[in-house]
Amino acid sequence: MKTFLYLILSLFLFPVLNSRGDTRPNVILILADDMGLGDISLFNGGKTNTPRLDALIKESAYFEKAYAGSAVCAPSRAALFTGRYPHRTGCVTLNPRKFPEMTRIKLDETTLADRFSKNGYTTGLIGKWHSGTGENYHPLKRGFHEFAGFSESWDIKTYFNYRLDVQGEYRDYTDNYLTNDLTDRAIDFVRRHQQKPFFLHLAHYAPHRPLSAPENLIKKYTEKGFNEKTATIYAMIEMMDTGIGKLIDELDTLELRENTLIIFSSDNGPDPLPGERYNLNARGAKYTVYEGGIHVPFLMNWKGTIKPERRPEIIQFTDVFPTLMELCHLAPNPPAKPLDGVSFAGLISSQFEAPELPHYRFWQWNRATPIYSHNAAIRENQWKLIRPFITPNIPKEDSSEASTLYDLDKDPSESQDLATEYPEIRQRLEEKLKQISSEVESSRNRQE
Ligand SMILES: [Ca+2]
Repeated sequence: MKTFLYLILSLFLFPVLNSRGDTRPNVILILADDMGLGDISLFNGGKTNTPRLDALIKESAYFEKAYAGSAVCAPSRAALFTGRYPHRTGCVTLNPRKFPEMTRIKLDETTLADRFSKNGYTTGLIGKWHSGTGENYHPLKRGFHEFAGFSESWDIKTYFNYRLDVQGEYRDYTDNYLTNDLTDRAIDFVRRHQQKPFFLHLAHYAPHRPLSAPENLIKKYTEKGFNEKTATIYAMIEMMDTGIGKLIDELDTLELRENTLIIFSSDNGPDPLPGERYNLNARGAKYTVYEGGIHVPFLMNWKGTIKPERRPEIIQFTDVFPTLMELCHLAPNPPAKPLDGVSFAGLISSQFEAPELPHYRFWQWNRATPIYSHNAAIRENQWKLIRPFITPNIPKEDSSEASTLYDLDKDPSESQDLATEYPEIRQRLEEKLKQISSEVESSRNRQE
């Protein structure tokens, strides 16, 4: 009976069948690594050269206030993959060798790939997997049918000398450039699976360290006056942009653009360690919960279905899971734990109801076990309260440093602390931050 009802409901929900007999779009989720808003030439007055991303932004719903799940890689991706704050998933920090239990998504969590594969999609991950090492945490055990990439950053000695895990088999490569290799694999995946719905997560490593790019392209940027390191980062970004363009051209050739939803974002802001670069005058960078660490580019492109426009709403990585469930009409199978994010499908498609987005958004990161008084933030409308970053090392105890408060509508660079002017707002946000912290911490400490 349940199946019959679902079939009736399906007919109602999927009124128009496309040529392959399925209205559900393919999904390509492209993530850059440590790329900031200021790395996109559309926003930086031509410092970089990203013509394909520039064009894609203009053809897409582009979210001007989009946030990653964390200021660093693994926890940010945990939020993207589960729709839940990273602490709940157990994946809270960096360095899988030092902290294996704190850099993996708990096995009782449902990932995006689990949900897509259970709903009949072919699922593939090409590129970086930083959501768990060890057999049970391998991407092929977390919902992906195909994997070609790496789980350990030391597998990438340079972008010209790297090791990839392809379906569980390791191979070294010295005759290619990593970004081009990942692009070619993504194109191959799309060609092979064009007949039925697919979910492809293309997780580029660019422009993450180790800095390496073709000499002639680095020269192009040193000649513009950038130092060697910054020039290399910009060359890496241009290589990725070219690759994304090639993938989009292939979708056009295969006539898949109208049933393929493309998402592009970055897992956190620019890393200040390898080389300084322009980031729209945002305060902070990767590792901090200031805007420079967590405010990221975010676009959704689906030709003929999603209207190209700039969206002003505050969205966060935890919203992506429920949004894709709604846009792709996926049944809630396998079941997921309660989500922190909310679907914003209604903002970009009139097929869906307008959402009530979460009133508060929360971020926190420190090395090792979470300490919620350290490098934590909460946002409510234009207000953002910050518990400041106190040390790049492992903090030993709670921070007693006072909270700061910013009005991001008037002060996007977080330069004017308004905590003493608005004590009531500060107090309310401090309490809410404490409440969310204690809730996610008890969730983190559950028995799996
Ligand atoms: Ca990253």
